[in-house]
Amino acid sequence: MLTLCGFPISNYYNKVKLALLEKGVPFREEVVTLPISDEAALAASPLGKIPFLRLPEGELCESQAIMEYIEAAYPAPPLLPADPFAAAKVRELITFTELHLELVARELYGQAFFGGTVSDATQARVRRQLEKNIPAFGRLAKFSPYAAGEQFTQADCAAFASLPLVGMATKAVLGEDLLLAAGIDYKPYIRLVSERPAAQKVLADRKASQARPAA
Ligand SMILES: N[C@@H](CCC(=O)N[C@@H](CS)C(=O)NCC(=O)O)C(=O)O
Repeated sequence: MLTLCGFPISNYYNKVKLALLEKGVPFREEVVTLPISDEAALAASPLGKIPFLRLPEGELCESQAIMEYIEAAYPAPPLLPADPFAAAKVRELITFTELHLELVARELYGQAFFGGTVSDATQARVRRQLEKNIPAFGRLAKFSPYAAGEQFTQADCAAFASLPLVGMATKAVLGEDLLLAAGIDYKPYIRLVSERPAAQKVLADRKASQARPAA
């Protein structure tokens, strides 16, 4: 059986968990908290990031590599279109979501979610980058009704996990939700995905994990 390692507040963990649940893949969860310092976990995830997967064959980190493995090992139901170009468009959208939006907004999380502060210079740089990247994302994303079109795909696992963080972090630190400010009305889309049983399980587990007192 697969073991998904990490914790259910992480967006990248929840992206993979949503895919596993959507596909009905049997898996167990192993709580691995940050920072990762033990050698066995670093062997599995050399940059000390979560999620990572334990498999009979070995361990695997990087959420998109994990998604590709899951798709290949458990093809039904598919979370990528069969058509190669359409599948590449899904992967393209995931890159825009994670590399060009989430990873940029991540620089704000220390202040937005963890009581830290982010310098004015960093705030200005993040704002500049997002004001360029968000409209670019908007040119690709379809929300019709799913992120890449009519079918629920891996792009929705990524968008569902990451877009709310981009919105919340920019609102908290920069004073406005830059997704909404750019005319990307992602909230009805998040509500739509939230109705799916797999997404409800992800949200319930995240809530339970947030409510649990730190050990
Ligand atoms: N590119 C990685 C990003 C994973 C990631 O950044 N995970 C965060 C938690 S949401 C983490 O482990 N942060 C700890 C660190 O960067 O040291 C992936 O897709 O798996």
